[in-house]
Amino acid sequence: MDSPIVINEEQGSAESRGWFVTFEGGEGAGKTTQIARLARTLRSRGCDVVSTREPGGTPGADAIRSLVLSGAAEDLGTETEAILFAAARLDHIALVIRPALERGAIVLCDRFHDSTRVYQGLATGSDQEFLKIVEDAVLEDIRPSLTLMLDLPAEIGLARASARRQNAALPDRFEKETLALHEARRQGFLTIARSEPDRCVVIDALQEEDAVARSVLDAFDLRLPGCARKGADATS
Ligand code: Z5A
Repeated sequence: MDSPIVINEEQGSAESRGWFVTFEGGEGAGKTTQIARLARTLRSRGCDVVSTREPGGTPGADAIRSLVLSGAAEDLGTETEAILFAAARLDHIALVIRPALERGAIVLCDRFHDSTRVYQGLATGSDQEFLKIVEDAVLEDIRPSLTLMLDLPAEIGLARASARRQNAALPDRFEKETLALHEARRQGFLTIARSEPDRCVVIDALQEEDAVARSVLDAFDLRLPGCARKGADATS
């Protein structure tokens, strides 16, 4: 196996070339909004930024996204769904994430492996050992340096997501599920954040949008100071 690309801040600044940042949280937590804002700020600093999302990011992964979000794979069970998300992730890593990190970009990804851990794992009765084997096989050395967990009560996130839809589209396979399950997922993300404090920062997503953006940028600059420096160096 190749040497690690991004495992933690030390390796990121010392020998690897890129930085991998993931955004996680429930529906309507503001991940898409905040990634767009952080990307704008980092680009204004001269950084090379790639914004992407899961499931998706490549034609193959987008095809899997349509399949899974339609609910067509729901009856196959959560472990099969986990494999579908893993297949999408494998393609996404190979075609988008790894090449971007290798050329030195900052990759901002809307959901990644924590979503599988929560949606197909902690909030279900799935075989955790099996999920871990699949995760390790797919990720190899591609691990986020920083994960921003946007946290808010599930009820509020769902209301935001539903207001955004404005009846233009039906709720997807996940949005239709019970409030209790969405709240269990919220707790799942918080459990991961508590167990990996070096990687994860919990952001209060109940704040208004500008305040969330400030919290996101503060966390980014605090946790990845070399990242901003490197972007600035690249322009000089
Ligand atoms: N899934 C899985 O099961 N396993 C996996 O491994 C992966 C995913 C990777 C993908 O859905 C689904 O796939 C997801 C989990 C599952 N479940 N669902 N549903 P998606 O990509 O379509 O949706 P999402 O990831 O849940 O994102 P979202 O619903 O689009 O929400 P968001 O990106 O976090 O929020 P937003 O679009 O930025 O904001 C939502 C609305 O709120 C919008 O109108 C904003 O203008 C507004 N907003 C944003 N911030 C604020 C603040 N601070 N105050 C007020 N209003 C705000």
